[in-house]
Amino acid sequence: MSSPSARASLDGWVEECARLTQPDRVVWCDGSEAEYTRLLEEMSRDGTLLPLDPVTHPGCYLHRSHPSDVARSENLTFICSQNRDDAGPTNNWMSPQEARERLEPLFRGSMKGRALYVVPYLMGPVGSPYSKVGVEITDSAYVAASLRIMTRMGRVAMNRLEESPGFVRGLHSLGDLSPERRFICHFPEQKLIWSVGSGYGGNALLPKKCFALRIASWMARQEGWLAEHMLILGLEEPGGTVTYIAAAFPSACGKTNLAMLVPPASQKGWRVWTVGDDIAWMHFGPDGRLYAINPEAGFFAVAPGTSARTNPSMMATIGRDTIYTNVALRPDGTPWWEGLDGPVPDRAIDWQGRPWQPGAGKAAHPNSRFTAPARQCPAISPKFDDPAGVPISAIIFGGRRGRVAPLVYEAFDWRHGVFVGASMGSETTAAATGQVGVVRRDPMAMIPFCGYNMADYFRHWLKMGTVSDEAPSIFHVNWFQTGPDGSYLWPGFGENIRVLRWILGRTRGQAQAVRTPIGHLPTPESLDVSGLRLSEGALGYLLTVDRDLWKTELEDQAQFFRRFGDRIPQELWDEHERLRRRLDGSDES
Ligand code: GTP
Ligand code: SPV
Ligand code: MN
Repeated sequence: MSSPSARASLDGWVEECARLTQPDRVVWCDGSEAEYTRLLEEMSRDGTLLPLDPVTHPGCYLHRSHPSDVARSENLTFICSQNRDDAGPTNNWMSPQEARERLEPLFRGSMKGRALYVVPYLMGPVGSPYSKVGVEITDSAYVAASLRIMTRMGRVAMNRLEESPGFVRGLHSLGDLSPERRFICHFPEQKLIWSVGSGYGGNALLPKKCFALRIASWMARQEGWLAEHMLILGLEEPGGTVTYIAAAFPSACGKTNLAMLVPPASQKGWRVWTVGDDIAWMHFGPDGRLYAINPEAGFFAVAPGTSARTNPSMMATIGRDTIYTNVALRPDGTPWWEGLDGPVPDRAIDWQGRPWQPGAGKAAHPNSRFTAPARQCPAISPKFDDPAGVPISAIIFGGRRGRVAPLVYEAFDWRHGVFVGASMGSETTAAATGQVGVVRRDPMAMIPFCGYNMADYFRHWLKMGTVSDEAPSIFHVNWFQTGPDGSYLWPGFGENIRVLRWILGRTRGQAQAVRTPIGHLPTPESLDVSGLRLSEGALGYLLTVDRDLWKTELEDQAQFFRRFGDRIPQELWDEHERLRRRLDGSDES
């Protein structure tokens, strides 16, 4: 069915944006290889990109963003719903009218002397009923080129747009890159995003957090599905059966690494397939199971810590046709960051383009990243392009907690699992500007990304569990517990396969567990730790529920829930009360 109206409304919107921003020229992107090459050449000429060593890193480039523009700006991100209460207490809110009045002057003439790129993109596999179309208008060639990696861009999206009832609009301009004049505004009722003043990451690549999470979460509640900050992986066991798992960890807390896990040699026959590393769109299928697609086509992943030891699949992925941002540069024209294999270089150029030597702070920005096509990942799942998505058997929530949260536990049921997700906490990371390492509540890893009132989001989650008897089991993990000397107690990375195996065992009713106040924990025998060189007493810490710490945790959770007033579902307060009683030992049920 052809709908000329979608095309006509796109043309009208492009004209309207061009009138406002006054570019020299309007470039309609078709997503072709030739166009991508042209963009890279233009940016190499004007210094936006630096070609890396063409022998070791063919098709790879380095981009340096403005030093004040290196991470998502949560304080400058707004939900512009008609009603303030629909944004809720955890989002910044601006009225749609005020947003227009404040941002229009920033867009007016902002593209003078520059090109306006029209970038149509498809989120999700071609031909999937769950995929959705968006168009980003941007004056950043870096954004346009990055979107060719991150999305299915160009003609394939235009084809889908012409048969779609609507599409999500995103207008983006670099503006003057000043944080004083930077705003990332979402108009969920209009399916519209306005972003000005930033050229980096989630602020500027609008399909990612702005559409696929903030706008999509709003749509998902209306339409009865879930848009989540989750990786999707396929866990293959000896014999070849593959079970799919989705996991929500906050920014820079290990989604990419878990999605690409390579088991150590001791775990013969086990394998992980990557379906997605950041975002999952999930719908209950006709068979009652929850199916997930990855709306993205590429990875925009954290560089520091990435190495052949921690993530060999990613190292293989980023060897070619990758755009690196804010990493350091070695004299031989290869990229470098803290945690990369091999010796620390005795000199380099840091992420700001300044000469660097060991001891002179970080060479790569802690939130430096690379943008690489998912197809280049050796672990990419054969189901990556499957229009039906993959059936999810387990959902994992997780955070970065030096203490409190044990290595892994299973929720008693869906409702308790929603409570576990809704009350989770995690230490902040460099993925957003602001203080790093402070514990904050980050329900379902969505605190920066839920496009509506989180009390309603919790209600939506509770409701989703009643749609089907086949809802996945829910777990919580924490790879980041530290010992008295501050070092990690759990080896993490490839060894996380041991935890995935326990989780799989639980979904099969096979793995043993002990019932604790917070959920089911592995018995010491049911978690395979053979051959691991854990420090003295580590396993005890990893698998213990410290009642005193949990009572403090309980108070933190209550404070968080109170922010939502009456709007928060009573079920969550009930779960909170049950946990309190179990911790007090007055209720063992
Ligand atoms: P976003 O892209 O921001 O959403 O992050 P992410 O959740 O995909 O995080 P990612 O996998 O990129 O990991 C972030 C940082 O945590 C990197 O420096 C990793 O090396 C580190 N990390 C990941 N997994 C583990 C683990 O199991 N143990 C430890 N100690 N560190 C880990
Ligand atoms: C995150 O911060 O969770 C990211 C990176 O995945 S960004 O696209 O910048 O949001
Ligand atoms: Mn993310």
